[in-house]
Amino acid sequence: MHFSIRTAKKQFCLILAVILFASVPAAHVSAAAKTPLRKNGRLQVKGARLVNNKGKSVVLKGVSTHGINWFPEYVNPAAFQTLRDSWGVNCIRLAMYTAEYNGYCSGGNKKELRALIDKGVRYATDLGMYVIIDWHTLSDCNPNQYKKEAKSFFKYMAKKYKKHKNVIYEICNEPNGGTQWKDIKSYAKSIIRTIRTYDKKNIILTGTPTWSQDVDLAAESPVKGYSNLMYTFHFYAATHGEAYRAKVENAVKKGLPVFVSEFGISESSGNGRIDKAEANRWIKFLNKNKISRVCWNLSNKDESCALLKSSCRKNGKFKSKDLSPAGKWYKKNR
Ligand code: IDC
Repeated sequence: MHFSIRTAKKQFCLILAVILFASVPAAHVSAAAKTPLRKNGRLQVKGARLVNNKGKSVVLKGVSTHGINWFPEYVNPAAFQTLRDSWGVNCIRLAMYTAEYNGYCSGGNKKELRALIDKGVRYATDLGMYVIIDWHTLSDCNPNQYKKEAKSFFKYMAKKYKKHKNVIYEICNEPNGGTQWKDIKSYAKSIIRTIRTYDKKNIILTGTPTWSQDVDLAAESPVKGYSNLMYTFHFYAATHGEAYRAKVENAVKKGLPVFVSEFGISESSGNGRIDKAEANRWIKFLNKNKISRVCWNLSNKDESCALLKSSCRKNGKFKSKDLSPAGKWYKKNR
């Protein structure tokens, strides 16, 4: 009697295990085993290159949200999974405007915005994707304008995410309005110090003068004393061409780790024509130099840099017919 109950129990467990195993979709299992994060682990900077936990070059190919204060609906797991599985995207940038309408420092709900970032980080982490927390300065030309807010924001984020191997901090999107590199550098040092008090390792990206284009100026005088720092360069293919590639190439030759945390294939206004031929030249150049890139933006806003058609009402599971010309191009050419 005793024996047969044990046998029955064993059999029951076996059947349960088979049922449980069979109910996990196979595609999900294999995708999880090969996530970008599983493959590469925590990223580091070696010389001018972004490398994985084994010291091998890594190129992040990402998509940026639009301002999460305006388009929060795209911060969802289905959207990120579609980008990962059908576009081959391995990085999501969570763009949080600081000074624009309803930005973090201009009337937006700070708690809600932080919660949205937390959600975005969680979805990206569950999918094994890298995720950039972007302090999206723009009309607040000089990042020092909201330095106090930036410090407390990054203190919260760094404390929370120091153990995450997939989090990247972007401390200012695009300084402009004549802001000098020395002012950005002093801001950067201060925010980096705050982040490094808690998070010793994750990658930190800093903007450069003139809408993050003057990487040459950063290359002349990079921030010293910290590891895993990178400098951002932004371009819009219908506005910026060869002369800008030369600028980036020189900075990289000088040893500056450059990260293209935002680009579009439209004009720099975010609208107007798109230039696929120039965009292809950029991708070739970025591939040659193993430079990571993140495309602006995941929304259906009626502007030519948006990756979805303005008629698209979906927040995830995008199909080809949902994509704008820019979206179709990036899905194919990233
Ligand atoms: C643009 C958006 C547009 C929005 C505007 C706000 O595409 O919908 O109204 O910002 O001022 C950048 C900025 C990025 C811009 C983008 C296109 O980082 O915020 O987005 N751009 O103009 N730098 C160069 C171009």
